Amino acid sequence: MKDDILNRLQFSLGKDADHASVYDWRMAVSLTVRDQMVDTWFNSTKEAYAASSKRVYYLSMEFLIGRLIEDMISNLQLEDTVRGALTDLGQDFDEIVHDEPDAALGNGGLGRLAACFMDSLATLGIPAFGYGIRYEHGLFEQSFAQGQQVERPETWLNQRHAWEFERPEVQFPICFGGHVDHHDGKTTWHPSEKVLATAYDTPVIGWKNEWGNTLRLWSAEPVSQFDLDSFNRGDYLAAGRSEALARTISRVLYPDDTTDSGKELRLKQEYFFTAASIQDLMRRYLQDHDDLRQLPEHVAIQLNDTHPAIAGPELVRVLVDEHGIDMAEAIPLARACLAYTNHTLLPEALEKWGEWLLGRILPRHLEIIRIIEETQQREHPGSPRILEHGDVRMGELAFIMAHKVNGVSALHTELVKETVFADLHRIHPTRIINQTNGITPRRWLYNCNPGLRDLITDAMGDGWVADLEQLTALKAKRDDAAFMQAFQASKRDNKAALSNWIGQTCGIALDPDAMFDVQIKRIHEYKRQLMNLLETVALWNDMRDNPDHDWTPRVKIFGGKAAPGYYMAKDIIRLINDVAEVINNDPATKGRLKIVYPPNYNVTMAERLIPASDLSEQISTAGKEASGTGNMKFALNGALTIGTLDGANVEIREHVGSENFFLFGLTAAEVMERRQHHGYARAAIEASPRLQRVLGQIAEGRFAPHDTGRYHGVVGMLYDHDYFLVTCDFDSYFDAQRRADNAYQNADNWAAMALMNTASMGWFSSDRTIKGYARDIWNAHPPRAAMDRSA
Ligand code: 73E
Repeated sequence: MKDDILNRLQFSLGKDADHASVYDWRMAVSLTVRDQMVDTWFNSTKEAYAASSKRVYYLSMEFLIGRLIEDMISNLQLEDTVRGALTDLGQDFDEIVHDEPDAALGNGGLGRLAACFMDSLATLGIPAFGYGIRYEHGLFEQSFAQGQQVERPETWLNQRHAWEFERPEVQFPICFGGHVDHHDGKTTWHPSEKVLATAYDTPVIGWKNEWGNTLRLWSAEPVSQFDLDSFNRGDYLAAGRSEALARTISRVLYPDDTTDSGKELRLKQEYFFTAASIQDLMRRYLQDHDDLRQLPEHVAIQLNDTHPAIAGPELVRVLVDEHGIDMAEAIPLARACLAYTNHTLLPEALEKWGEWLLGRILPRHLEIIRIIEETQQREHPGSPRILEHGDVRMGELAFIMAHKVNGVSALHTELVKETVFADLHRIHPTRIINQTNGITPRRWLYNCNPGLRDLITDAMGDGWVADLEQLTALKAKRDDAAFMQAFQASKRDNKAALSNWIGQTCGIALDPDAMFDVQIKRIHEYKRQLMNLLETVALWNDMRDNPDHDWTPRVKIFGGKAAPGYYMAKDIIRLINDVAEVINNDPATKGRLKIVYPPNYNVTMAERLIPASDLSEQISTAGKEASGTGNMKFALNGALTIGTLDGANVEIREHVGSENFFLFGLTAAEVMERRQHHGYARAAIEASPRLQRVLGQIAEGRFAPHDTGRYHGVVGMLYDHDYFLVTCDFDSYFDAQRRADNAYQNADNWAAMALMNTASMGWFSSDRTIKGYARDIWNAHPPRAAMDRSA
């Protein structure tokens, strides 16, 4: 390993050890590790071909993979080797690992789920490709200026990406615009614009299993590099114009989470990566099959939300226009390959495209969508329509073109059946199924929490890493005093390390014995960071009123970005920072209450915060968070949840036991009911003196003394509509927080509750989720299991 690293340093980086920077060392290490994956990767491809396996294609606009070096090293079992080699070379392993920038090619849960699924698909040995976009700029970088969010472009590709292989030979033309000709029963699309999709492959190797899949991300390039005629004429700008236009398509990730931005470029991005992926999988299929009617036996295409929903009409187009299959046969054939995951019920997220826009960019697809619509209406008269009020509704399109539609938690799936797709569900009663989300235990325990990982492994071996339900054996340890002490110590160590980091990065000193209460996720009204903040102010008031009470010391930690155009969310960020400024400088609550909000929350920061958390804030308005996956990461790492009956919280609570979970708030049914009452927010505020006081303080400028009107909009919103029922759940939330305070006072009992969380979270492994998809949706199997069976 040492020699390999030095060779890479010399021959790939052109540096000698005396002059190498951290970057050089990191690249040398990464390339060396990457070399070790290649055989495994090739062999897996060969095995999948030999077994003629069905392949899974996971189409996603987002893959929030974060940093890869630790995953790669640990899945290959190279930790000791790499560490040892670097020590011998006089280098610091941790410094090198931390040098890798996060690949932030996603907004939040949806993109992170796709990344966890890639890890589980490889670990289960299921032949699979992840298909997405190689954005030049991932999610923007966040900083705060006077408490306000400032966005700057993210630049992960300013440095070479160590893990990818460019595939200049894997390139497909992607067409847009123009018109369609129908001649002698033959249809021809004459596009007006063309770009090239070039593949970049990142191998994804499973845990200890020598199986490798591929994450294939597409980059947009111009068909011809530049226009020499224009250049020779001296028109230098025109010479590069078409190049710039083409590259725009993969330039930047849209920064909206659970919202539909509805922009033309977004539609082009969606079609761009979907069409490239379908050409690629068709080429692979046709290499060793000739009967397209067998396609569903070999190809399973999973649509990660509606973003790739154009895959339905695109696959039909390819089958009909390029391979001469009848439309009537092509539609069910495509459907048998396609499945769709719904991730949200929020109306602002349901994608719609104006018919005129879609028709201008994808004229043939609009024709095909009309035919799909007619077919559906003929077979199921009165079916909900894809085309309505001049819009193409992508949810309906995805549903109608999928053989299975899944929700992402038990509650969410029921709500999908009862609300957005109620009418389609009546027509197709077996199509909607549930697959509760999961998280990969490799990243979210093994790699991010070495203290706890070692403790568990010492107690029971490392079988749990690929079979997380083994953690139930830890339940027996709650009476083992030595174990429990070590369990507590590992949390304490993580909190001390986090305190150091926060001291260095935010300049705020924390007490590692205080309760670390953490809410990290996108800033959104439905996630109710505002309610958390109001509770913090109420607690501060109570502490000041009763200074002699035995208060449980708290550190409130926030992390998350707001979409750049979401003004209410940005006001909430500013309010958190303004309140922090006042409370953190108040001598009356010193040592008892602190608020920290480190900027630029990302996957790597989550890996730091989650292992150091005591309390996990999962406080969305019931019925709004489809699943959540952060909730699972916290519980797995031994944090207790304070939460509503929303998304996967419901199932987490069932698994960990209601006595190990701080429940509060209205249920989804009660939320819907409460909204019917006129003036529910005002009534709730009037009934809560504590809340009234807090709102009064904010309204009168207590936290913005030089700009007292700053938060009138926020307070006015709570009085006048409060769509997410912050006011209605406030008192119940405050009470639950005090129950948490009391519980934390008994450290042994708290640790026992925390252990019950870790020990009960095995079911939430994304390995379990992927097995569910493979069984209920894809009918896909690991070829090695088949070989093992025949052996
Ligand atoms: O509850 C989460 C869920 O855990 C949900 O909000 C999120 O998906 C996670 C994984 O299932 C989600 N993201 C989006 N919709 N739901 C979304 C919508 C549009 C653009 C980007 C993301």
